[in-house]
Amino acid sequence: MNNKLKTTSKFLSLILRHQPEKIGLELDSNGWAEINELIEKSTKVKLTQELIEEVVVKDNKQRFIIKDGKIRANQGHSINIDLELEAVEPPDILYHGTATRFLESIMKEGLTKQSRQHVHLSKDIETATMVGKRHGKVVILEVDAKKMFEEGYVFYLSENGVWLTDRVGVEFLREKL
Ligand code: HQG
Repeated sequence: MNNKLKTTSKFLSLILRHQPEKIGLELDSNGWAEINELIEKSTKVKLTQELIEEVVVKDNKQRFIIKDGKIRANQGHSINIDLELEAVEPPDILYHGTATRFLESIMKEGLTKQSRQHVHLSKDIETATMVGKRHGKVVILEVDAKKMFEEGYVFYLSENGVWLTDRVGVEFLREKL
């Protein structure tokens, strides 16, 4: 992705996950925005159909999806929308990358969703490492997803491969050394 695509992807994340009202846009209850309306209302950041499509295709994490003239973010929302995800059985182990400074609190309270709608988990250590790096010195936590699933915890898999759940209790967490 070149810089223009990156900037546009960040802007779309802001509008479609967190603050549609920033440009006076309304998302429907499932998080979709009309692309025409998005283009029209985004006056400061200039968007075109072509640019949006290029971001959707080239985004390194496949953060967005287009359908029937509408666009939405695949995951990562802080606003309350229903992604209509179906519960699925997770792999036995999932990973969560975070920063060492959060560890003490996490090992007391478990993983909680903070400002987002879900706790985000990764299927491999590489991805978890990238996620954790955003916050500081990385630490990788192993999540006993098999045990959680057996105990009735619900997991979802976003369109772009991120595992989502409501919370992860400390009893299912282990620091990966
Ligand atoms: C931490 C990116 C203290 C948690 C990524 C994390 C992901 C706690 C931070 C997506 C805690 C929240 C989400 C507790 C959790 N005490 N800290 N009890 N429980 N935390 O950004 O998972 O690039 O909201 O460990 O790829 O880092 O935006 O979540 O460090 O998929 O598309 O609180 O964002 O995707 O941070 O990342 P975030 P995340 P995009």
